[in-house]
Amino acid sequence: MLVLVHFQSAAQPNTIKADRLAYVDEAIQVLSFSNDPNEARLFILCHNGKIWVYEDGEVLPEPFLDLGPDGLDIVDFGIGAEEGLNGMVLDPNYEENGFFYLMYNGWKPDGSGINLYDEHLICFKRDENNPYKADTEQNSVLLTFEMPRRGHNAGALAFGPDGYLYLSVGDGGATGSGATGGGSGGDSDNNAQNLNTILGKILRLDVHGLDPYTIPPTNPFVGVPDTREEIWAYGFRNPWRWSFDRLTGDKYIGDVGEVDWEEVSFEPAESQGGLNFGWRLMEGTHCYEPIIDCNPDDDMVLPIYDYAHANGLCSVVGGYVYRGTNIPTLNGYYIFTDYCGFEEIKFMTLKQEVDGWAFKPIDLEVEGGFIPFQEWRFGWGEDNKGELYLCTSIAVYRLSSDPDAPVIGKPENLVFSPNPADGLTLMQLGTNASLEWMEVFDPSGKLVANPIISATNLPGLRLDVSNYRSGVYTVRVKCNGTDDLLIGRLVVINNN
Ligand SMILES: [Ca+2]
Repeated sequence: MLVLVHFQSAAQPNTIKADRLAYVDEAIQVLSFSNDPNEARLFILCHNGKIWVYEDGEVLPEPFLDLGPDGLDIVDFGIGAEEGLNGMVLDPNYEENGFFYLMYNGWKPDGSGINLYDEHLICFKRDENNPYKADTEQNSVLLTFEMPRRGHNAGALAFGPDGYLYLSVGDGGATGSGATGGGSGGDSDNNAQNLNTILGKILRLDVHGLDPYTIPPTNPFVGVPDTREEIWAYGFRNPWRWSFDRLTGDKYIGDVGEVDWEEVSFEPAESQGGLNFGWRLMEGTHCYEPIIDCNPDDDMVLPIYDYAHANGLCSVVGGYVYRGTNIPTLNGYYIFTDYCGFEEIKFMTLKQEVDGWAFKPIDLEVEGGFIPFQEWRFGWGEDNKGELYLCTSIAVYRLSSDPDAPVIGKPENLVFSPNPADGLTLMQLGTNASLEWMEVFDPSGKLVANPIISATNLPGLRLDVSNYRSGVYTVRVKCNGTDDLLIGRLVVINNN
């Protein structure tokens, strides 16, 4: 008799252990010290303008670069709550050319009693003779623009799989607008929906080191009158932290909300750009201005998740999809946080399942705990191996392990025959224990829903792969009566 068994996903992480690497003031981002895939050293970027090097378990005493008043004191470097260094990325050819890019913003009185707030994309060069130092003589401001008010500066930047530089720009609103009833709240200038300004956008640039950037010819508004051709996507309020999934090239964007709603948006890798993410017509999935009928053509991209300003939560801090190797149970989860939630929910995850997005709160377990109402969560970081870091106002942490994770067995514990397969393949567990659950991940790392198993001769099970695309699949199996995981690789070759 043939028994068809449908298995669901299992093994969800509940708690992730994190190691405190160092106490660092105002850390907002961590990235690898070079593009070498095996690079162990890190850059730690701080809002106050300092870029530290972390090597062999400690922060080196001299910063790589300091834009702030103690260092280069670069013109109009801002030291207000939302001012300062906001993002850093290494040129894809950093090993050869030494270029890296920073976003910072600032403030200066213009002498007439009017304050100017501005933001800059600047390119620097590494010192040719000393990789631990930036060459402070060589830099070039590639993009500079005025911010009408002191806040909403966004400023995260990353190179896409297409080799272009993407960066986020806020809508020009003021710190605390909306919730505190400031006169500039709600994007009253309507910048985010205005394609003739770069405010409230994600931009896409073709950068060339110290030389001026050019517009990628495939940008969505190239040749469209009354638009800024730098624009890739629009309708953002303060997209403070966003990232690419290093495996798939999908974008995850944490857009800080106005009065009621924080949101995470998703842009698939195959997007051709030009998408409208809603602000200020919508805040999250809700109408904002106008308060009804805000999306009459149903053509805006709604967030994959939004949450209310409840339980102390106030500002979303976008993170990364985990693709490292140290925490297998976290693979494929987008982990993010909130600047000031100190109650029940502090960290959150989203995962793309076949039938939609699954949301799950998660805990980060650190020695001594986080300090409530003093340790604000600023940002995240990812190194070249896909391992993730958390940056708070006082410290940097590395996510290290899942204390509840089952031990993963050796690959030979799970054998398929035939392998490669194009139809039914026999999965042998190498044990007489019964199957509790199984997971099949496709070549991109996505979970394949409900693999159809025919159970005819336990402990051998027949897995039907006739509808799978060709590629290498990872199979994880948990048996009853043991905490260990069996893992195997199955090659599928299908011509359909
Ligand atoms: Ca939105």
